[in-house]
Amino acid sequence: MNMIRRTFVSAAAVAMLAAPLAGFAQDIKPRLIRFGYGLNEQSNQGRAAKFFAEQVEKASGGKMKVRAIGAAALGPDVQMQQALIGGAQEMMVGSTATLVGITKEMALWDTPFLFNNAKEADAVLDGPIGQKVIAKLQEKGLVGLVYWENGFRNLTNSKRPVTKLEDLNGIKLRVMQNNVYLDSFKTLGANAVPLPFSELFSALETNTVDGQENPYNTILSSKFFEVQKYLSITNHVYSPWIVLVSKKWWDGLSKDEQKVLADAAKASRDFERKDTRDEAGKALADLKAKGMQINELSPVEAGRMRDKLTRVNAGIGAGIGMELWQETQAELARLRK
Ligand code: KDG
Repeated sequence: MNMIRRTFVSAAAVAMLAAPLAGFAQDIKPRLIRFGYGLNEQSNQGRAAKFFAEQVEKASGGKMKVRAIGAAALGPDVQMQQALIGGAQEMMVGSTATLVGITKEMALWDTPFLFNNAKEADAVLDGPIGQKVIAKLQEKGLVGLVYWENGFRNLTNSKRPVTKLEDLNGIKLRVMQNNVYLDSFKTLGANAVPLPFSELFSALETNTVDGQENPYNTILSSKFFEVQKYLSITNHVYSPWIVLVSKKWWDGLSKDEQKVLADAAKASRDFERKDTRDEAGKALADLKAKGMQINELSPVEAGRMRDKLTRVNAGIGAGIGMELWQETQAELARLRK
């Protein structure tokens, strides 16, 4: 009798423990989630990936475990995107710019000078327009959860300070694998060279390219100051990152599991934006202390760059659809009232 009673009691105990986690896979082993990203662990992207992993493990009672894998160990953005679509990898965070080949509407976020500040960026990205663009991913096998902040992008190079447009002439400038970035910097007179982020440091170090453009945070965390002398402040575009899930894998999750990931993603977004903005505030001083020669374009030269770059806007509008383009311009006008 004792044996039967003991077995009954222990089964009941297990059932009680399992009850709150009823919506989770009842296997003894936790559900493992590979979350790939391109920057290093010490970067703002790496810190936010770690935060996301902690949130998921806590909310699922250890039933879901995220392995955050950085430094493009699972491949560059475009390779990870394909792995998610095929179901060979569960999650990633990467640039919206490298997604344009899969979802053309993502090119909206490449528009030079689209946002004047982070407040506008948050409002549009987290509002109806940002969510409409994210929804387009589903038909391509991806689920977008939230946008993180990469930040406003600035120019670095090893040749000379960029104080006027003409200084860009002939500079071999690495850009993301994205036609708007390619067209933008060709329009400005640079020799634009598309490369994955994972190849960028060595391309700068070997002078395969002379320069690149990224937010201060990335210039600092990827140690570009070691191979770049000049930093010219342009803030020429606000660059988002996006947290992605393989739709093949997502559709196999319970509603509870999907909620854990969606809630953790939202919490990680708020953490990442604050962390990134706090770091960006200090990064410029750090880069100066590391020996970079920093200059800001004069309002006249910044105006010339803005005027020249807006030439690419017509192509962006045509590419993403004029309805989405006009809706975005109207929303920005409303926010600026
Ligand atoms: O995985 C790297 C990407 O997140 C990319 O967005 C970083 O801004 C970047 C760049 O210049 O490639």
